Amino acid sequence: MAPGILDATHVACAETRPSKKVKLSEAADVLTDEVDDVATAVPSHPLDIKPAGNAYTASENIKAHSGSFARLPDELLNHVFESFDADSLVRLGSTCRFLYAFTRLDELWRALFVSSPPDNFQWRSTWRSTYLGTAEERATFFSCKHLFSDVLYRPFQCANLTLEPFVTNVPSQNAIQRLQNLTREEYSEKWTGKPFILTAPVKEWPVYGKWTPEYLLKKYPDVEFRAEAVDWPMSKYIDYMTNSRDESPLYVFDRAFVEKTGITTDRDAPDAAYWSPDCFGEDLFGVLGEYRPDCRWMILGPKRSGSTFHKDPNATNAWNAVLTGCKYWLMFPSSSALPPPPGVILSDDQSEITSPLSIAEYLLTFHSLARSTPGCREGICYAGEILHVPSGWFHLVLNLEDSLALTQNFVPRKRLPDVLGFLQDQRDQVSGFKEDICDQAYEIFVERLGEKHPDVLKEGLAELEKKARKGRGKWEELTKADEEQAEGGFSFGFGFGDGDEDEETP
Ligand SMILES: O=C(O)CCC(=O)C(=O)O
Ligand SMILES: [Fe+2]
Repeated sequence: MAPGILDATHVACAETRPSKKVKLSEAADVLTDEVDDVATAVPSHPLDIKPAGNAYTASENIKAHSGSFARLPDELLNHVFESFDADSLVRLGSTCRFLYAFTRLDELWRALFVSSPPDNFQWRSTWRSTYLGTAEERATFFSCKHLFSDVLYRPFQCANLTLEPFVTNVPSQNAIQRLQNLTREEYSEKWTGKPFILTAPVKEWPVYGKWTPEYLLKKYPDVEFRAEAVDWPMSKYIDYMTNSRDESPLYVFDRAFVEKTGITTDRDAPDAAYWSPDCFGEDLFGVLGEYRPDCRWMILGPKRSGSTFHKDPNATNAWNAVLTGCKYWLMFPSSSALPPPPGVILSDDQSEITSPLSIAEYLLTFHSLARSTPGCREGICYAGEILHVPSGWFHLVLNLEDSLALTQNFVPRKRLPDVLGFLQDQRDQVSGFKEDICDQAYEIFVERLGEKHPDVLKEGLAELEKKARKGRGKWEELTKADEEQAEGGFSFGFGFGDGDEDEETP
């Protein structure tokens, strides 16, 4: 969103109101209702900061008498402060209201915390108070009433965004299909390349109904779990989760949760806590044994946390089972013939995804375009349900409530050519394997699969070769005239991490 321009539907403050065409006689009522709705939806900024656009009609602006720092563009000033240490920020913040507001931006303190976490900290509602160890009752709040800045206002706006309009009224052609049951055969025949929500199997797991954030807190208060760049005991994370106001909340994504909690996941064991639903069949990465890349995670986060657009590693498929809460999914197929989803930027060689926006910013800026883009799929996965992510699909996931989920990545037989192609052709993007074998993942997988399932490997390699030939044929056809004129030869590679499409262009 351009600085200073706010989408009135999602923003509230005294000066920005939703516009709606109404008869004059109804205007007063509607306005009162809207102001009420909006006021309940978005509280005012704790420091009374307003969006930059509001400066145009304001009678006073504290920037006008805040010294040299205030002459810098807000983005630049914030960027400069990112290199300041805590002491400098505290001192500077005590000089005037303008600098007080800029040095209070909690993202600055989150970065300081992550780069040098204090020992034995206690979560105290904000990163600043937590980092400085300030008791909540001693935290000061000065009004910065005549300060207008999107850099300061936008994180607050995003952290208070009303999510409902973005996740309801899903156009019927976008709706992710819900299935009650699915056999192995049906999955293999029809569904390995499509998203769907299974509405039954998780309810059979012993962890369902038992594992909740409260249970984890009670059972594992001192066990450390990975939340992005930090490892926190569950008790601290739950404190944070229930009492923080981050725009993009820290998200537990722990790949060692089975070992840490001591649960059993072997389907046939009498004390199995959960297992991969039968319909997904055999996972061919199972042949890798000790070389198997990371494949399962426990995911925990508050409302508004989630995952920005990405594709899952190594062209694997995945399932994501919600134990508590619910998740909104926004998904797109990918292929080298298709552009990436709106707002997603790919590196020049199409390999890396840069999705610079937070989820809330993405929703504000690109959601309506995404929703009307062909191929878009959307849906909400509720507790007890499981969502299937096909190999190579882009997905963005948003927790609509505090949510606990388990996810597992796997290789179904039908997608073996995608995985073989990815491991072979996109070696620099192979991930999750032990570091020293990342560049040999293809060879090790082929060797192990050949030992255990030679026929499956043969079929997978033949399919891969077929795809390559098909792609080459198409390309040659398309470029025949050019080639005839070309002086020398040229070469190109094929990628096969791209979902259902058979046609590949370089
Ligand atoms: O639950 C989520 O945030 C989505 C997780 C996900 O996309 C993943 O594990 O790859
Ligand atoms: Fe994912």
